[in-house]
Amino acid sequence: MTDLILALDPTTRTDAMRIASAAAPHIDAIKIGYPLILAEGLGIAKELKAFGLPLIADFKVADIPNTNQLIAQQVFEAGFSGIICHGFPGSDSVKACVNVAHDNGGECYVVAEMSHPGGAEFFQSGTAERIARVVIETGADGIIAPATRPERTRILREIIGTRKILSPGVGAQGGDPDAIAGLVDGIIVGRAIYESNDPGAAAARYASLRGKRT
Ligand code: O7E
Repeated sequence: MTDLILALDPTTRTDAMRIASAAAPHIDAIKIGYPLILAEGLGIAKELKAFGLPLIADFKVADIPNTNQLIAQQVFEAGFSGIICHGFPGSDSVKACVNVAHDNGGECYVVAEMSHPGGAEFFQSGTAERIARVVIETGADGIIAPATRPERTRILREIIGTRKILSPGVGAQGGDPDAIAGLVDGIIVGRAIYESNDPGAAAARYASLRGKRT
């Protein structure tokens, strides 16, 4: 079954905890990043761990290897189980995050191509494909690839084989879960759940829409 990952991007602790609590029975992981952490601090990670779900740090880490390593260490010390980094800084920078993740029993995902319209400007023309190969070389656990462009995600699947694909862009950005059913291992859904009047019902609906990995 494809995982449903909640992108928990509200900027208050109250909203984040209310939405996470309502969605928790229907989701497989929670992803948080700058919007919530800059607003409420890294300590929110420990509070969210109480829901018993994997917690993914979406800092899209993109620095030199030493700085990436220092960032990743902070992430896992804070209680996260996964980290997301960018691939364009190069394989040594990715490897630094992979090493820290695996030393801590966690996972590292690498952004291969982004889901918004501008994501087509730089990631195409071979860059996303090269980043997918870096995932294989470095032993990273998978890639982030767009639900908004299933044809591109299909090409990246051919490169990464059985490594995981987590796919944002479903819902608010127009991505259709049916179009990526069977192609990805997880869909990432944010506003379509956390801006809903009934986040629990919205999460349940996306949970029921998930395709099966073939
Ligand atoms: O559009 P929404 O509200 O469903 O939110 C999507 C989430 O996925 C949001 O946190 C955004 O930052 C993230 N995201 C994308 O939307 N597109 C990408 O290409 C990559 C990400 C992302 O999460 O990258 C790391 C997984």
